[in-house]
Amino acid sequence: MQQKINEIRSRALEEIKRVSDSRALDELRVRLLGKKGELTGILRSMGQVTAEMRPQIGQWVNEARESIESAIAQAQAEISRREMEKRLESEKLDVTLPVEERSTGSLHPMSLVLEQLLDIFTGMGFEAVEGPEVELDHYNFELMNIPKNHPARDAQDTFYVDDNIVLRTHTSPVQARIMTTRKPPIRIVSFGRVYRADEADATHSPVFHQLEGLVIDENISMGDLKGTLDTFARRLYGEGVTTRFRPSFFPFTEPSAEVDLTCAACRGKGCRICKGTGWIEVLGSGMVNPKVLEMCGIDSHKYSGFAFGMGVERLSNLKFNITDMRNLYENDVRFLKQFRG
Ligand code: 2NL
Repeated sequence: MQQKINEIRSRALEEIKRVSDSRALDELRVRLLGKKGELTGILRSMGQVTAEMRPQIGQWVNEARESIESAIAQAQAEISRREMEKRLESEKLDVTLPVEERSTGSLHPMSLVLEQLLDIFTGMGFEAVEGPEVELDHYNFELMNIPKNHPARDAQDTFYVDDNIVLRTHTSPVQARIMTTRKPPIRIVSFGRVYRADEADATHSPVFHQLEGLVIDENISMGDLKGTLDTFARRLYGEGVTTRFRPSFFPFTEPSAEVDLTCAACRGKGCRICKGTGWIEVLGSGMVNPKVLEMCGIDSHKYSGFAFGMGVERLSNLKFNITDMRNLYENDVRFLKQFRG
């Protein structure tokens, strides 16, 4: 019997040596030590053995079991080690390889400029406001002193939704809405998309962006307008940049002025960008027409105000040296990638 048990053990140890993966080893363990295994069979047939021999045979079987178990444990450890080695080898990363460039997004040049403008004006105490792009004729035109037969209303310039509703042609109606609902003092900038029925070319687009400012209080004068815009000019382009006011006309301001800023490219010496003049035309402005104040319910004898407006595309094109406005709307990443705050 002892010999038989030894044979079983030797055969088992031989078989364990030949196994090279965890699953086969598991199957082998079940076959050698499980309920149907030869060693279990011997224990089960103990009924036929004399009582004195039973403890002895039990001991031999247990010893054989133990040495098989330990051989399996050893083999398992060896297999795990080899499998881990194989995995480490196949998953090896070369951390020195150059990585694929990851493109990060950036703000659109229009957003960059608009943010800068809003920073400057909110820094001077203006509140930034927004309003609807589809607007009543009343706010867009009537309250801005642009009556029914005014040429600015020409169907060639304005997108009409119906007789009373337009796509706003400027951001003034946002300010008109505030003038009709608030009492002075008022100090706001309105900004956003505006619409004109223009053919798109290098300098025109049917959709563009405007920023307008409005201040209404007692004793507001042209001097306040000039001081505000001088400060704006310096904050936008730096010390040494100033403004030049030229008489002009707008239905909503009286008097009105167009405002030039010192050319930021040549600091006023005259260059290609300012066509040799040293000045860049950037703004329209004026004292709010008393008729506009009255129509909006503000007493023009007690209060006065100034207002100004500018095209954001123009400022962005000047700042970034963009010569064709269409670049701003085409969203070609090769174009957009070039602009950082
Ligand atoms: C320009 C001219 C301007 C205004 C806008 C304004 C607004 C109110 C009352 C009076 Cl609520 N005026 N806005 C005034 C003067 C000029 O814009 O050339 N914009 C690009």
